[in-house]
Amino acid sequence: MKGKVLTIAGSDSSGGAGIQADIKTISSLGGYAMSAITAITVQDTNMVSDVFPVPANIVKSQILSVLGDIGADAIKTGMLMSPDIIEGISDILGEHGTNIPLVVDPVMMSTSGTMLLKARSVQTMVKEILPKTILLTPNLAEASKLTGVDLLKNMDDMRRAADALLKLGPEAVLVKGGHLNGDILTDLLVTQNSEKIFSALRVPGKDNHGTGCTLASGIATGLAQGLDLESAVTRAHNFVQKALEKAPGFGSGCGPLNHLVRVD
Ligand code: PXL
Repeated sequence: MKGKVLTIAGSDSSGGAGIQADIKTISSLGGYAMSAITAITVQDTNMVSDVFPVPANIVKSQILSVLGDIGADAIKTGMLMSPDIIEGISDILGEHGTNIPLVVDPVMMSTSGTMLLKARSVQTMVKEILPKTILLTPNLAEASKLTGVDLLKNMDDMRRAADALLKLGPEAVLVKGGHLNGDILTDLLVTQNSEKIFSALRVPGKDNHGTGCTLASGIATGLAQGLDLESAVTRAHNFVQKALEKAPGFGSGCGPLNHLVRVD
């Protein structure tokens, strides 16, 4: 076992996304997973039917507790729920986390369309979290919300959004193009002085619940294990692709990936 990863995210009772996807991914890639749960969602593969937020002080003390004892080599955030939770996390990162790589998946809405982040949280996330972020991993809708750039339709739009996002403080941005039409999916990784494109064939079928969580926690695991950013993204990208191809077909809706696949 190599690399201690703390995920700060919501619980998905269906096991496909959120904390559950993160813990499976980190473990499958050989890391040690710890969690701070921000909210309990009630959901199956079709819908999120309820959300119970965890009080901000409890989120904060989960993080302090594990960092104070075990420590972390990387931190990943997912569903952050509300401004008070975000502020609590930001305080801790200011004190403890300055040298722990932070991967931020700016989760805003579930695949089924339920809001997972209260609207007024977006500004708090931009102000408090993005300047402390190594890698931000928005999908197209999230990139658009964070930048105010209208709907993103092609690679040029993605590039423009990525540049705008870099100005908000993260060291690198991975804009995920999976929601564009077409058989080839393209993700764009940019830093201040580099750009790399990750392409993959679209895996047909409906079972892609939790791909964003899986990708971000896979990248965090790579960073925790000492991979450089590009290698960590490459391995996590391959992992998601294989996990999609081997999806077990569970549930009547948008089903989970197979987190037990192996990658090099
Ligand atoms: O995939 C986004 C996501 C993140 N976190 C939790 C979720 C979901 C989607 O359903 O439930 C807890």
